[in-house]
Amino acid sequence: MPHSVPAAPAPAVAPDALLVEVAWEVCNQVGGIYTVIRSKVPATMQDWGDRYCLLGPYFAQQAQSEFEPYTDAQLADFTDPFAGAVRAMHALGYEVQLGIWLVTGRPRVVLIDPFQAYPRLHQIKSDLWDHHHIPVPEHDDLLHQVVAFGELTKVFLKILAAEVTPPQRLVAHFHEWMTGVAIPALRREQVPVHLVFTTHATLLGRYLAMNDPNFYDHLMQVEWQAEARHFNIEPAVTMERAAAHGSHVFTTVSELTVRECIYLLDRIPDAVLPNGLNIERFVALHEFQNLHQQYKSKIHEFVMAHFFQSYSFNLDETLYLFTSGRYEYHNKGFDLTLEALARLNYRLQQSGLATNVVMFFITKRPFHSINPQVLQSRAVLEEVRETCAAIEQQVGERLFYAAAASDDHRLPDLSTMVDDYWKLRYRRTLQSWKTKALPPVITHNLVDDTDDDILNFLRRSNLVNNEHDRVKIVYHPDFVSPTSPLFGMEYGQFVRGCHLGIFPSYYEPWGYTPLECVARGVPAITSDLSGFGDYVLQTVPHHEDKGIFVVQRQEKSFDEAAEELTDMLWEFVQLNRRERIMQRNNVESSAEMFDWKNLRVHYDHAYQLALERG
Ligand code: U2F
Ligand code: UDP
Ligand code: G6P
Repeated sequence: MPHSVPAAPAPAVAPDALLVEVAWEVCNQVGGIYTVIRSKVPATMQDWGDRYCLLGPYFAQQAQSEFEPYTDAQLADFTDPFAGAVRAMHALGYEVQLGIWLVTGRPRVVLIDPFQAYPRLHQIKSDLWDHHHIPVPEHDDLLHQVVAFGELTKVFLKILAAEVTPPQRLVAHFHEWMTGVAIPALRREQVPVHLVFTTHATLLGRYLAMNDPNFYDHLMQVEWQAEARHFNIEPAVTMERAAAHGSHVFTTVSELTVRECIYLLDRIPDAVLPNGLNIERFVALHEFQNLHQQYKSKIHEFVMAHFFQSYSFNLDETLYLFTSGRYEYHNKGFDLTLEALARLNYRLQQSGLATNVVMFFITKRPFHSINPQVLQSRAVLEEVRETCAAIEQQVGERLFYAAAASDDHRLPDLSTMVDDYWKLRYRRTLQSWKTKALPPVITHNLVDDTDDDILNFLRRSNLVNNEHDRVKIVYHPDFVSPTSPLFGMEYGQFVRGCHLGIFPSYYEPWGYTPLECVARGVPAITSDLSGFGDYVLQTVPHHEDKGIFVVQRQEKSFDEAAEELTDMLWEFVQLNRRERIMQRNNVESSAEMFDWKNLRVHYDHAYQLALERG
């Protein structure tokens, strides 16, 4: 019986090849690479179909929700080389699972538990050192898992290569150093596999950018080994370099990281593989506009609970701006965003414009708990709502009766229709809720409140949600999730409810967050130091008309970039509703150019090149 993957349409690329894509984040979400692999599946399956298989580490906890293994009986029936290799591994005593990744496209996945190689860890480590000069220290859990998985990957690919009958050939595509560590041994043992390696950043680049304000000026002079030692990341950097040098085809995700690869890894990438998304469009254009309205209402609820306890403002004239991502204050451009917001606040105050801005910082910082006051306010607002609903029902029923019985057709005084009990409860609830204290700028109690860069900026610039501030701040040091008592929505829904995303990164090999805005019809700001922003500048004419704005940071001072960002925000807040709706339509209809259907071709070129070279 054939396996359950539907037959692919006539393959366009290398019909005689099999493809294994190896990544640490297969069925295991850590960061942006998960988005790359997962969102690309439908487009990859379309051409490669059952010639395609993913390979990743097995972690029971993560795999549980995303992975469905085949039963032994199913496995015994399959006739393809992937299943053959898994059966051969079983025969040798390895624990390897073949199954389906339960995501759109339902690709086949092989998961291997790295811990089974731990008894041989000592040997694996000394081989890495003897043959490739890759040092692996004691007591580093992640490195141990990585090298164990690398060894098992090598074993699997060797066996798979033996299952492949020429003229059929095998391409293996490795993402990041964590899987790329298998490459040097595959080369040394001359396993007949065509090897592609993609780095999504350079490890050293990320560290240096975080610590050196003139990173881009100094890039050409970096001594990689000394710096790697300085940051205590020499083993991983050595693995990254070995993978880059050992692969037949070496690639990265943007022109920006190409420079890093040249200077920090000493190999010029053979190709750039830009990141895409699986863009899902609604049949009717107005549907995504309705969703914006729907999720904006949910954000309104949060904002009422958070601010109206202290003072109120007109929600119909309020714009929701946000930034999000891992907490890399400088790299993600949080510093620049804050500076521009402070300037925007001043301009708005001077202008006489009625618009208010609420700016959300969605990131991850260690915290003790949600601020109990913030939770309490949310709970009391719920009670206000219930009280209003009770009054509404009472008035509704009594009014109906009065209307039917009326002979003068005049609207009676509605307040006489409310019981004293509800009047009193209404007053008491509101009294207990209202406060003179300012709404907090942060929703949680941070473990380290005094040294937090965002908080320190807000304190220094007195951007602390004063009533007269026209830019209000909500710093939410946790990702948004449906189970959070404050927002109770998915991240994607939150994005839809906002008006603009702000991501003027200083260091960002690609940066999915602005692209994810665009995919949902929300305009976004990026920078020319992010791979995505650079790609937009190179390939998308009139990108501003499509609601994608690129702050120039290359060869610009912090002050100049902050001024340009302020100008962009200032333009945005002056749009009227009609213009915003039109802009969202333009954004949404331009999203398709970032669909994997269009961008996957870069991957196929890399595979073609690997087949020619290997
Ligand atoms: C790049 O984003 P990443 O997905 O690489 O960023 P993170 O998910 O935050 O991971 C940072 C690195 O951490 C390492 C691994 C990752 O590349 O080297 N790591 C780890 O130490 N421990 C783990 O368990 C798993 C990973 C890039 F920065 C973005 O701009 C791109 O949008 C993205 C996609 O191309 O890749
Ligand atoms: N993200 C999320 N929940 C949040 C905020 C962000 O899942 O509340 C995700 C977002 O969807 C994006 C990823 O975090 O896919 C960040 O990826 P990006 O490429 O921007 O940066 P990286 O973290 O990979 O450097
Ligand atoms: C969507 C809805 C409209 C709503 C508008 C608000 O377009 O379909 O009904 O008026 O959003 O837009 P705004 O930019 O003011 O949130």
